[in-house]
Amino acid sequence: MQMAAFVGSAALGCGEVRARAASARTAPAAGRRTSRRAAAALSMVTSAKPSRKMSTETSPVTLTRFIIEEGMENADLIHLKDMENLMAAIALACKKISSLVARAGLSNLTGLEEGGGSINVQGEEQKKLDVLSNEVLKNALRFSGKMGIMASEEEDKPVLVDELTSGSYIAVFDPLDGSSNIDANIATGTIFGIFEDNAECLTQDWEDRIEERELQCMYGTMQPGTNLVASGYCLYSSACMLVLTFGNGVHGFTLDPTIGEFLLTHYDMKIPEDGKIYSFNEANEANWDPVMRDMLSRWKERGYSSRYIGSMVGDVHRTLMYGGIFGYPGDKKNKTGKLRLLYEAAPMSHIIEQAGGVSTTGTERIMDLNPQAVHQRVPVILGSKNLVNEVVEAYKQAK
Ligand code: FDP
Repeated sequence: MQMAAFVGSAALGCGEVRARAASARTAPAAGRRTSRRAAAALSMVTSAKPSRKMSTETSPVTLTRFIIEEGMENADLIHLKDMENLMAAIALACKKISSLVARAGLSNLTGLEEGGGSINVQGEEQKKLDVLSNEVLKNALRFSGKMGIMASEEEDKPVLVDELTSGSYIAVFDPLDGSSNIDANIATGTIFGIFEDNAECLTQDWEDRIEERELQCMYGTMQPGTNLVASGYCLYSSACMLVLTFGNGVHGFTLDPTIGEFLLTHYDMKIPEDGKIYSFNEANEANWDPVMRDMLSRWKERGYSSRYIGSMVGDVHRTLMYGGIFGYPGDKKNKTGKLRLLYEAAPMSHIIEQAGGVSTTGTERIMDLNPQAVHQRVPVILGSKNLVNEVVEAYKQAK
């Protein structure tokens, strides 16, 4: 019976099927037989053209399929073609890092690199997994064939990709953010941003002026967030999730460990305009400026909840999903806070803005900041539009 209805309706044009189905919905006098046929026809219309926005068991939207289809739908986003290779490289690195993190306790990968002797350029002790994740991500990007320069939290200077494998994009990344949590199996993540080429660095004939070239390339990485063509993070938690933007909305992909693929699970993510969760390291409150201290007491008076993992990717992801406000403001000891502009603040601001939220230092939009140094730190306050705008307003009033 069902088959007959399907075949019968397949012969109709879409408009006719819709019209018949609509008349079946609106005409109570119509016989039972007609309504059933019309309903079957309507379901055929929807099922014959499955939405690519949804992952299903039978037609999962993989990351690669999503990028190809986005490219076809948005001819103006010309960089999307290159993103296929680049995102495949990043996805591979995320899968590898996710597996290293999950098995760290089993494979002697917890603890500090060199037993504590390895310090990065920012004076932080590197964990074994910081170093390993950096290598994994660098190698994956290098062999994407699309990379010209890479700047990592774990490297002193931006790294040039050797000519054999090089392309023209610039990647900035923190390979394992929140790694102080790693030995306790708490959520961590990878954050990345992609800029387009720095023509001056790549096209000039530098001959043996290598140092000069390095300097020029270093400047190439120092672009404001508004120049980012893609940003994202990978969350290593109860599930491994890749959340990204190509400047055209935010989309989330969950790693299906049974097939080893990132599948689209969160299409066009939007951050709630309001929220009741604040996420700050309150232990620093005494050193905050009066504006931030006042904001904190307002949130407490309103009965908001406090949630702070101390792992930026986890805290920002929760803020994106549930709404609220996350931040690491400057304080008396560290005037510019703790988070790095290029590979933490800017890519996360790109994501939050693309999801409809706001990201600021309190007085300036983070996406507009022109980096003065590769490892520059900035105060960060981001999240739900109404909550963050209230902070911005408070800073304006305090002037
Ligand atoms: P971590 O030092 O563990 O790598 O910038 C790094 C970061 O974690 C962020 O992920 C996190 O939001 C912040 O530092 C936590 O800093 P506090 O411990 O000072 O709160």
